[in-house]
Amino acid sequence: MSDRVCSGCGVALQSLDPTAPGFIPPEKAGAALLCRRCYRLVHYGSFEGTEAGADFPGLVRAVAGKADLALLVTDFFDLEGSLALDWPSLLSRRIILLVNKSDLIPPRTPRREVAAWAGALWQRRFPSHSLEAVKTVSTKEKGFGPEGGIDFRSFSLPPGGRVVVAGASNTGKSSLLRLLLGTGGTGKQRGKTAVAPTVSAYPGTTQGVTGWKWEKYGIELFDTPGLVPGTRMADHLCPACAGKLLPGRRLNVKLWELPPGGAVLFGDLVACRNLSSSPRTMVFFAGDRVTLHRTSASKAETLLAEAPDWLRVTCPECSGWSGKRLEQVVEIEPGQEFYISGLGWLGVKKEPAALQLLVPEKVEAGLRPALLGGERTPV
Ligand SMILES: Nc1nc2c(ncn2[C@@H]2O[C@H](COP(=O)(O)OP(=O)(O)OP(=O)(O)O)[C@@H](O)[C@H]2O)c(=O)[nH]1
Ligand SMILES: [Mg+2]
Ligand SMILES: [Zn+2]
Ligand SMILES: [Zn+2]
Repeated sequence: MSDRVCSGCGVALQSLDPTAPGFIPPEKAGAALLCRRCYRLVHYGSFEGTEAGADFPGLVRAVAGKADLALLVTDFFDLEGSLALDWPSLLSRRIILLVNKSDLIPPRTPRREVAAWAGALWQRRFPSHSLEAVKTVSTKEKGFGPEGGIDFRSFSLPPGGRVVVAGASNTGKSSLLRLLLGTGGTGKQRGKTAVAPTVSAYPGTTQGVTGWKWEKYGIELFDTPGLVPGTRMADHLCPACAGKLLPGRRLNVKLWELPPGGAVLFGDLVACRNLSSSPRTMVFFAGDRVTLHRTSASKAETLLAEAPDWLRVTCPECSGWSGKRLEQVVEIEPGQEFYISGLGWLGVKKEPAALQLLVPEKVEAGLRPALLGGERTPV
């Protein structure tokens, strides 16, 4: 890694082309270690898109290849999307699975249960690669769950050992680096006093690799760019819309009785309609900035007749993609959920239901065992 790397996002710094990635004004280039994009993100919260083209999977593979241990950061809100890439082959290392954003887990669900659920999903997807550990963490609350933190001493890392932090975009890798470095790290990069890794609600914040010495354990931690599985709702939206799908402080949870033919809309993205012949008690989960909207049977009928236009995304940058929706008809039982990767999920209480779902194409969606304890966990 060259010295001329933005310590916030890892992009190679340059002072020649203000429109190209990694620009730093020439007068700042001597002292500052932050590219202009990170500077604006950190100070004004404004996001400038970056050009695609860098081979992020190749970059992660290369860093992991030289590492002794990998921390795979996943997002509690979208575990399927977090595990939609072939992580065992990308990392080819001992892996600790971290379920981040556990502050969003409703208080009545033990975090341990979510860790076990994530471990079971991993096993279903990657049966031949076992994990070193699964832990819940909340970088927001600045702490690990009841499974405890990571004691790097127990992994017999060699002196100067290397630990790579990897994961899908927006799962909280850079936030985790901040948490770890804040509790024993020096915050030094290549001998210079550096700022912390840049964090933002927009996917694609980290653009390259940054290395951080962690003197407490005598090891080096590496932040890496988030990979884009292409199966999550956010992967098909512009960065501003993608950021809005993330729950900030809490989940948006609605417990509703849906009459026969009645529908619930997740923003202007997904529709769910009750095809059963009697009302069904259902629970809906989304981010706190996604509107959950309930419509009667007659209104839903009219809306559906106009499909797919009625679910058109209002953002002009995203609307080209959003018209195409696939219909799924499912029979769902208590103890199961229907998830829409990166957008949320829904479940039934008391009795099974037949549902019609309209989900944008390319977004992974389907039935799963309930993450939040199904019947046992009232919300
Ligand atoms: N609720 C909650 N949000 C979190 C937590 N950790 C991170 N976030 C939010 O998740 C978003 C992404 O955080 P980052 O640390 O930038 O994620 P990243 O994985 O480094 O993202 P990329 O670099 O784009 O791949 C930000 O809006 C964070 O505030 C957490 O523990 N709880
Ligand atoms: Mg990052
Ligand atoms: Zn930067
Ligand atoms: Zn948009």
